[in-house]
Amino acid sequence: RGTLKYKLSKKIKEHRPRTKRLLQEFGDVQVDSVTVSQVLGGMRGIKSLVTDISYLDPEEGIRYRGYTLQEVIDHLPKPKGAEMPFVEGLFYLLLTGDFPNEEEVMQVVEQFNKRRIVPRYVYDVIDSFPTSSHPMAIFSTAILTLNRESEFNREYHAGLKKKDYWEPTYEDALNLLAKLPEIAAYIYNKLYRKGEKIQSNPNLDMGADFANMMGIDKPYDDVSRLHFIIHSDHESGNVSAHTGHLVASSLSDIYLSISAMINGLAGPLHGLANQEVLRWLQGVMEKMDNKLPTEEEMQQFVWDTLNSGQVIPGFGHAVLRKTDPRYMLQREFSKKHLPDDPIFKYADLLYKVVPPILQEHGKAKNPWPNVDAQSGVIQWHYGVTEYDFYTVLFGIGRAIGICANIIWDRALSYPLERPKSVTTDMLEKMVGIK
Ligand code: NMX
Ligand code: MLT
Repeated sequence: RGTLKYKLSKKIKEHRPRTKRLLQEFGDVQVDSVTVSQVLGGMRGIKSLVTDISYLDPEEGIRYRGYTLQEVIDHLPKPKGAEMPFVEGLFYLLLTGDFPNEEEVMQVVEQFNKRRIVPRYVYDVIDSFPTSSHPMAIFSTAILTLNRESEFNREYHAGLKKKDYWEPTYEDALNLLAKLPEIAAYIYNKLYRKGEKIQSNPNLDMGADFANMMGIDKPYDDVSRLHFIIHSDHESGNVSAHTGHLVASSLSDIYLSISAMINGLAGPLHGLANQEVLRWLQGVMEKMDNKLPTEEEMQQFVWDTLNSGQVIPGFGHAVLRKTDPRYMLQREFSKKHLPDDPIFKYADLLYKVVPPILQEHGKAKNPWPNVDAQSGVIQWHYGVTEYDFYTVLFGIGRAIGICANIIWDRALSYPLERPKSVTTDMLEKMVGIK
């Protein structure tokens, strides 16, 4: 009673009749139709997934449970003296739709703290990777390794009823989320700091303990909270969220599903774009001998990249048609905390120069910056200059949203996902050219 799990069980009971009624009484009502260009074009825009945890409006950007990111940041409880709220409170909000009070958020912090110990074999697996491996491959494998801990698997094989699937899934989700900061920091220290390890501090919240294990002073705790919160969810159709949902739909456990979503996030058109932005900026800085380019020089760098057939990382979006509010929030944070940072100035110049060029170039439907155009700039400022690591940070945040979604998938008994494919021959016959 009074716990997150108890509250969630009440919310689930209240919600189930809504899904049941839609299916039983309105199952044949048409939601969308599908064109040839959607079939051949990555299913862009087809309304075929459902989630109540977040919604992405092309003009406005993301809302979590109906709230803008600014509202989420303003209304979630914050640790004493912090600018950014408890990440654990965000998990409460995503799961229940309600803002937790101080006591409720502290219960979640306590739950996370109890579950944060990482089994020895996970460190052994991480240690067995060559140091030249990409941190996302190590991160995904470390998560996968934990699959032997799954309470869902144990209970499923002992005959768990379908309506109860969500409960051990909830336990698996908390057990995993609580361990991610330590796994990530351990990977960072192994790859970039010769294995020096800083112990987790169970008296700290998730953001502060991550900063502690990274050995970075304030306000890196707030940087981490902000980063994890804004990256947590972006409705269900993006590659990582969709992968997590798809894999979980075969009743693969949380560990298998989150490991899979991390692999999707690791592509340069998705989460890896944040490292690509820094790589691109570093290239410019080298060519400029670290001097800030003039607007004309920066325009030339952008055109050179486009003319060589590459994309400008951190710009464009499959759904958004305006500047990403996640970009703006990080820009505001940068203006406050690192206004004179040279890389921030480079990134800000890009913000000015790229959109008109992409418009003139005439291909990208959205010329504006996305979340990835700014996140690495902040990391770099606080000393995390190994940009290969940035997508791991995205992955910690994204795991929070996807875990919340998978728990609800189980609660509402969403079935195995299995869309239908056609052949090119069939398409040609449908349009009358064969
Ligand atoms: N630079 C150059 N060309 C672009 C860009 C860009 N930033 N964005 C889109 N285009 C091109 C795109 O490659 C495509 O070209 P083609 O017709 O030759 O295949 C054309 O414009 C139309 O693409 P869109 O319909 O606007 O975009 P789509 O929905 O297919 O893809 C992205 C969305 C995000 C993959 C694309 O904008 C992109 O590649 N951006 C750069 C990479 C990036 O920042 N990704 C991170 C997205 C956010 N995240 O974290 O996941
Ligand atoms: C995300 O956060 O997942 C990205 O912005 C990509 C998307 O929404 O398609």
